[in-house]
Amino acid sequence: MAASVYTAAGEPTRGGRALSPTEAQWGMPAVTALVAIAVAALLAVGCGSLTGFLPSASAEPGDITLPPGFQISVYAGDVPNARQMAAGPDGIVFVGSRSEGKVYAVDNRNGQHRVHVLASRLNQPSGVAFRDGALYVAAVNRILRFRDVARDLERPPKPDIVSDAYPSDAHHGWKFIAFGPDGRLYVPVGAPCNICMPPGPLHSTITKLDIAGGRPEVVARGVRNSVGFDFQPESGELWFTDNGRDWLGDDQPPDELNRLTRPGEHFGFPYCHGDGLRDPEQNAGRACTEFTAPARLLGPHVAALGMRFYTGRMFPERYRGGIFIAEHGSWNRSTPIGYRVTFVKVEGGRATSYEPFASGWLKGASASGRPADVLVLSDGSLLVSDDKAGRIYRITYAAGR
Ligand SMILES: [Ca+2]
Repeated sequence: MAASVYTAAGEPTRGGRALSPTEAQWGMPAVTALVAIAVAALLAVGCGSLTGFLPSASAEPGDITLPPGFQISVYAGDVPNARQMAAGPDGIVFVGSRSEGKVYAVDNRNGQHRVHVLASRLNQPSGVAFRDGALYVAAVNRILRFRDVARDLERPPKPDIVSDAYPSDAHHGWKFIAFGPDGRLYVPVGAPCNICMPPGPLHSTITKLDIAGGRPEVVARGVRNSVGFDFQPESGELWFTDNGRDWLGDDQPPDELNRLTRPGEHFGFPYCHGDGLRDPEQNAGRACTEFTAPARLLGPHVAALGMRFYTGRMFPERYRGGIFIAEHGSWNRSTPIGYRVTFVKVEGGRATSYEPFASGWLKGASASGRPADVLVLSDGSLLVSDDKAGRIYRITYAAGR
């Protein structure tokens, strides 16, 4: 663990931020210390509840329901507004945020736990991707690159701008990004509205970008607001979630899981939603059969965000090759839904199930957390970011438990 330094004001700091009294005393971030106490208590009493140890506004791991054999624990409790995650060198996870304006590195190497702020005061820097030692961050109109980012997490490099060719709209301007099997960086651009005709050529699309200096190229059209996608491991096909429009009632339209099978395919927005639902305001006389229907209809207003194919070996056979989806949860519905992680089984290129996997963040009308992304670690465990509680959870599996 790195030595603490002192600011001119005399406050102990680490990585540029003040240490709390707990942190100074325990030599670790305050929430981590609390988790360590709670875990010690758990081991002592052998039960599954952390009640009384963690801040009451957050979900306790014991509140989260999972299929038999799965366990959940707090991986990092001190990541305010945590959104997309990207695996870095083993033991490091990079995390973006929205309103917080920060990008983090969670460093769990060598038995330590540190959260570094790599950048702050960025414009909704929710999207992060890691390749060849560099961290890429999507901050609305700009794609930034932090070269050799893990060399010294205490003194991160200044970023360079890979592209500033994206629209600057704040509405649906935050992003999820990832490298495709073709080496291009995939960058979605949401509709800058609830429902409208795309005002520019890049709105309501998913693009790909040559980071060596290309212009954004549109690969999918008619996408309202995708903030989660992944590439099917065998086929390389792009699958993505899309958030349905608001103000059409509690039960429509559905959110969508989509599959891109050819470049330039149109997924319906703003003319049609889900499977054949004409938009009452923006249909413009178009037949919904003109557009690509979803691979799977998801719940209405669940706010399906980050999604990943399960490529690990830790979880049982039925999960392998399927998709985990972080459902951030509804706001435009009289009875809230979502606030959970769901699983979609994929067989022969078809999405054949849609089921809850981890739930319990929603209790009645009150939510203790909002899943924003999921990430498969190299050991096969699954991370879940929660931007409401500012946490990352880790889900593991052990047969017979
Ligand atoms: Ca659609």
